[in-house]
Amino acid sequence: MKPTIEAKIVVLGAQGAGKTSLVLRHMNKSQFSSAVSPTIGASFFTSRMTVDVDRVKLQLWDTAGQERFRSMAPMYYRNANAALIVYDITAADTFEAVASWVAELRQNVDYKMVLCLIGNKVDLEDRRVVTKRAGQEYANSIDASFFETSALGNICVHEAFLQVALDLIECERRAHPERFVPGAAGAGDESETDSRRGSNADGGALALAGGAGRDETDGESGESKCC
Ligand SMILES: Nc1nc2c(ncn2[C@@H]2O[C@H](COP(=O)(O)OP(=O)(O)O)[C@@H](O)[C@H]2O)c(=O)[nH]1
Ligand SMILES: [Mg+2]
Repeated sequence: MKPTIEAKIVVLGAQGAGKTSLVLRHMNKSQFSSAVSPTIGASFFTSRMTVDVDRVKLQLWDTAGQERFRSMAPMYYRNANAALIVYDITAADTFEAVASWVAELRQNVDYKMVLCLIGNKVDLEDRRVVTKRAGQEYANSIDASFFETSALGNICVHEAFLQVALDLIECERRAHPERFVPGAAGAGDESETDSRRGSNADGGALALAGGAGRDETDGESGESKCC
């Protein structure tokens, strides 16, 4: 039996950085939705990827960046295995906000999380105010992978999610080497995403993963509202 990794990933960052657009781009690579309304609370999505021989099921939690929802953040990153922290390369304040998200994770999470720092909107190169070097150096300092992406231009979005999957597999491999048998039967070397918004069934699983102990979705839409 191939090892299957199931992981909860939270997407954090300032409002307007492009978190929802990145998640939607990853879930539906061929489209960019410009009509994304500011997220209320959080939504979740289930993304299935095959990375070499390993099957990975990612539960993506797209949080809202608004300050008024910030106090809700712990319920989203509780029991999360990875965090994607997103900023906008054209808005310095969104990059400055990254440090506070990292501090918040450090204060509230007592195990090592896979971290990925994302500088989004590289299609707006002429409006860039955060250098690639600054992003890379900060990512290095927090032991995170680093990508500059464009949800609009579909640049490096899938690569970032793939790296998170690879890092999660590596963590699992270190923790449970016996589960990873060399040469195990597997899929092709292409990664693939079979994605859909959360159903009731997935919502139940996510509620367990998040420790909330109940189905936090409203089924059809997969929205998880603040309560
Ligand atoms: N130019 C450009 N605009 C983007 C990109 N990603 C998101 N946006 C826009 O930035 C705004 C905020 O995006 P959204 O995904 O709602 O950000 P969130 O608040 O972090 O979830 C929206 O108007 C998006 O259309 C990108 O890569 N490039
Ligand atoms: Mg959003």
